Amino acid sequence: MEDRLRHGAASGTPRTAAAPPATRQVVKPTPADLMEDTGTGLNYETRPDRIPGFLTPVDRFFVRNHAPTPRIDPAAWSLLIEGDGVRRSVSYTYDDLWRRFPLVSVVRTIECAGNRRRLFGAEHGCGFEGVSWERGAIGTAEWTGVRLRDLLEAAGVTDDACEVMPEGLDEVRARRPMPLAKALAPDTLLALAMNGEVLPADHGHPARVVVSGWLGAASIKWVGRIEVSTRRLRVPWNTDDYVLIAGDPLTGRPAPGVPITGIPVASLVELPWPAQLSPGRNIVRGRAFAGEHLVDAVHYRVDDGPWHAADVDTRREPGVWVRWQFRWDAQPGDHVIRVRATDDQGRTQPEQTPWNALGYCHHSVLAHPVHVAEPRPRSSARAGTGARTTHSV
Ligand SMILES: Nc1nc2c(c(=O)[nH]1)N[C@H]1C(S)=C(S)[C@@H](COP(=O)(O)O)O[C@H]1N2
Ligand SMILES: [Mo]
Repeated sequence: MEDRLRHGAASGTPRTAAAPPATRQVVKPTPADLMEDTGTGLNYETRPDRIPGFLTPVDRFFVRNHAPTPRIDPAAWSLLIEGDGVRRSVSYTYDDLWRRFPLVSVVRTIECAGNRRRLFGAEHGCGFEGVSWERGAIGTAEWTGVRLRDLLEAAGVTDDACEVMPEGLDEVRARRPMPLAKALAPDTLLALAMNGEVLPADHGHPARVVVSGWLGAASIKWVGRIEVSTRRLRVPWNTDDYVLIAGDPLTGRPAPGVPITGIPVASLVELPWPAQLSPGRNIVRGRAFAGEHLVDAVHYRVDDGPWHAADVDTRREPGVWVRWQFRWDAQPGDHVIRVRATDDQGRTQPEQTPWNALGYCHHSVLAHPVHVAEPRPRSSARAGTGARTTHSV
């Protein structure tokens, strides 16, 4: 609830509306050429045309905070594991985590369940409460830390334990349970580092959970406590928020929602919206992500033309986005590029995403507007600016 109440005023209005700028409550710089400000002072999204490599650099990785980034002194911090699902409570210092457990590094994508909410609203001609994300509430990093499994096993998980709930030390005490099996998965981590750097403050320093293929809200930052429970836990993040509430958008009647876990297949074109391209040969690039599943194929279509297969990276792993690209001989004028990814379960991005009350999990095929300029007069085209790439990073 907090989420919607806090940000409700920003929904449905253009970001450029003459509202006073919100005070920045994050730590890292968020320069406008790398990140877009959603107008909340808490939430910043990655510019899709500013992802130079496979990973999203920390300086432009999206930030989704429900409260100001807390500053936590790792020397004074400890992690408590407790609950009726463990035989004994255990507490680890920061130093314990680094020294007493095997360190693992995994590349994983984190996508906010609200990513593209703004486009979801446009699709249904409605406004949604919640952060008005465009396409950049997704990022991929190499996370280094310890397996949650190793930490839990040291506390002695009981036979009847069923849920594990990490809890954050931020003002809202963000917390969301996951089934024991997901917590014990070999790629569920308590991360201490991101892309080879000690975890930055905005991304959860000193420690955050990374839950592969699930909505970002499962990957709790600034973890201070982990509860292991023999009962199903109900907290605002799996009852009020981060649930799919379907039904009649007109009556908006509250109904129990279904907690979101995995993220549906979707794709991202690495171009601004709308895009401006030079005429002639361009490489159009992007990413596709299928949550816990593999991306099987990516197809694209220009204007009313046929669908074609894009080239998709052979490096594919569940929980990690893939890169794809295609060549396009662009003719001057206004065009629309559509991209449609398919996962290994045979699910394809739909033309429309069924409405849900909180605007989560939008994954429709997007009609990406592209303007291709007239060719330059010969004299100026000669001057060595012939690189007709779509991509400037
Ligand atoms: N403690 C805490 N953890 C949190 C959040 C939060 O507000 N507080 N936001 C969640 C949400 S909704 C998302 S999408 C991800 C975003 O992670 P990032 O800010 O590192 O990109 O963090 C999750 N973990
Ligand atoms: Mo999120």
